Amino acid sequence: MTADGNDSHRPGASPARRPRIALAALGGLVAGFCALAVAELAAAVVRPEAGPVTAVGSAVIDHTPPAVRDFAVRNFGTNDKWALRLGILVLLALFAMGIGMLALRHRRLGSGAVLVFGLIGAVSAVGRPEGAPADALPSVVGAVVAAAVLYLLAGRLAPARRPSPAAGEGDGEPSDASDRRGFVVAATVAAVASAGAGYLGRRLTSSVQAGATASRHDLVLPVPRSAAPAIPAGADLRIRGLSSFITPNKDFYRVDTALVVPRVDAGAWRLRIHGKGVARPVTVGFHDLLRREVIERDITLTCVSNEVGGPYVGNARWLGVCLAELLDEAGVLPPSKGGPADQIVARSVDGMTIGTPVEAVMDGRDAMLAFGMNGEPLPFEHGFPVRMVVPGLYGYVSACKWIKDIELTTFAAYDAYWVERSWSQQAPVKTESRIDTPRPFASPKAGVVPVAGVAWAQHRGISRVEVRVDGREWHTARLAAADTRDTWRQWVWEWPATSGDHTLEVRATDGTGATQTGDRVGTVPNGATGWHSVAVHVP
Ligand SMILES: Nc1nc2c(c(=O)[nH]1)N[C@H]1C(S)=C(S)[C@@H](COP(=O)(O)O)O[C@H]1N2
Ligand SMILES: [Mo]
Repeated sequence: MTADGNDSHRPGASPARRPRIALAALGGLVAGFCALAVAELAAAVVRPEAGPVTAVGSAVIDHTPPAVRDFAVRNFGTNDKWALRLGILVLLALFAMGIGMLALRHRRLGSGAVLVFGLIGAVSAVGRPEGAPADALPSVVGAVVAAAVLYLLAGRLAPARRPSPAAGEGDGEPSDASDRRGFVVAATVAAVASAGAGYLGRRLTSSVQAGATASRHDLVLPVPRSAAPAIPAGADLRIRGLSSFITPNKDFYRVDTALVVPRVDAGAWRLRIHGKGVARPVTVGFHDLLRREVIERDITLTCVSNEVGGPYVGNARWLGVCLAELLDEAGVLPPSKGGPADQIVARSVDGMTIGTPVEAVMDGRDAMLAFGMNGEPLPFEHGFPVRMVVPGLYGYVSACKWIKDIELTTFAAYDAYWVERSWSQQAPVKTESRIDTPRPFASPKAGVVPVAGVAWAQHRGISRVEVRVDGREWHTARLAAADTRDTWRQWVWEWPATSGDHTLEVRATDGTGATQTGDRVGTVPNGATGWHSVAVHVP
C-alpha cells in the first residue's frame, strides 16, 4: 500500500507530505465520527446503553477499583460521568487520528485497527451485568462501516500505483491536488452522512423515551393512606449556610453507575418477587402499586462513599408502599421467624444488584418501594418509576433505583455488585455529623458566630451534638426539633469567636447513647468515620 519511490512519503521529506499526513489524520477522525454515529443509530434500535462510548464507559466504571471510583465521585461529583465520557472521546479522537495516519501507508492495517476498536466496544457492551449478545451490534456495525470509510478515504490519499518520475517534489502536482480534492469531497460526504445517521439515532432514541417521559409527566401521585407526620416547626433552624431540612430534588445528591439515565415507561414497568422461601411469587405493575396502601415517610439517604464532611447525604419525603407487606403477601418470613433467605437482592433495569438484609426490611422499619420524592414523581435520575428506600442502611445496600426484580436468597450464596468490588455485604449507616457553617477557611468576624450543621444516625436518631474549638472542651449544641429517628437533625452552637486561627470539630451521639468515634477511617469497606473539622480565621 505504500507509495514506493515517492519522496513525499519519506518522513518529513517534502512540504506535500505534511498536509497529506494531516489529511490522513483528518480521515481517521472522520472514520471515527462515522463509527460513533452509525453505532448511535444502531444503538437506538438495540438500546441506548449499548452504544460504544456508553458501553466502554460503563465497563470502566464496573472495573474501577473502589479507591479510584471514590476519588472520581468526590472530585467530579455528578460530573464524573461527563469527565469519563469526555476522556473516552478525547482518547478515541487521538487513536482515530493515529489510525488515519497508519492507513495512509497500510490501508488494510488501518481498517483492521478500526475493527479492533469495534471489538472493544462490543465486548464491553456484552460484558455488562445486563449485557445481551445483541448489545454487540452497535459497535460492530459502526466499526465495519467506519473501516470501509477509512479504506476508501486512505485510498484517495495514497495514489500509490502511479508511476512517478525521479523522486520529485513536484511529481504529479496536479493529480495530487485532484486526489486531495477527491479526498475532501469523500470525507465531507462521509461526515455529513454520519451526522445524519447520528441525528436520526438521537431522534429515534428520544421518541422511544417519549413514552417514559409522558408516563412520568402524566402521573398523578396518590394521596397517602398513612401520611408522614408533620415536620415540627423547629426542625429547620433556617440558618444561613445550613442545609435545608428537606433537600430539594434538584439539589439531592446522585450516586450511581448509570452513564445513561434509564428511562422506564411506568406503564410497562413490572416488579417480580421470587426466590428462596417465596411461597407465592408475585409480579406487580405500577398501577398495582398505586392501588395499594400508600405511605409517606421522611427518610435521610446517605452514600457509603461520603467522606467525613462530604455532600452525599440528603433528606427527602418519600411516597410509596411498604415493602415488608408485599414480601409478607409473597409468603416471605424473616430469618428470625424461620425464613430460609437472609438477603434480598434487588435488580435494576441497568443491571445493578443491591443486597439488603431481609431482617432489616421486615423488622418494622419503613422500608419502601418509593415512587414519589418531595411531592413529585421520582425524578428519572433518582430511579423513576420505582426505587427502594430503607431507613438506616447506606444506599448501596438498600436504595436500588429503577428496580425491576427482587430475589430472596442468602448472603452466603450471592454477592451483589459493590460487594464483589470489596465493599461490605452489610452496612448500617454510621453516626455522623457535619459542620455546614462556617465554611472551611471562612473569616467570620469576632463575636458570636453560629456554628451549625446536620447530624444523622438513621433509625437510631440523634440525641446530642457537641462542638469544640482547638481541641479544648466539648460544648453541647442546641438540637433542632426531631422529625423522626430516620431523618437527620440540624444543630447549632453559638461560638464566642475570638480573633486568630481556629479549628472547629463536631461529634454526635445517637439514640442508643453511642457517641460518634473520632477514629479516622476511609469509606471502604463500610463507611468513613472521624470528626468533621473546619479551619477558620477570625480577623
Ligand atoms: N440502579 C442503581 N441503583 C442505585 C445505585 C446505582 O448505581 N444503580 N447506587 C446506589 C447508591 S451507592 C446510592 S448512595 C443511592 C443514591 O441514590 P440517589 O442517587 O437517588 O441519591 O442509590 C443506590 N441505588
Ligand atoms: Mo452509595
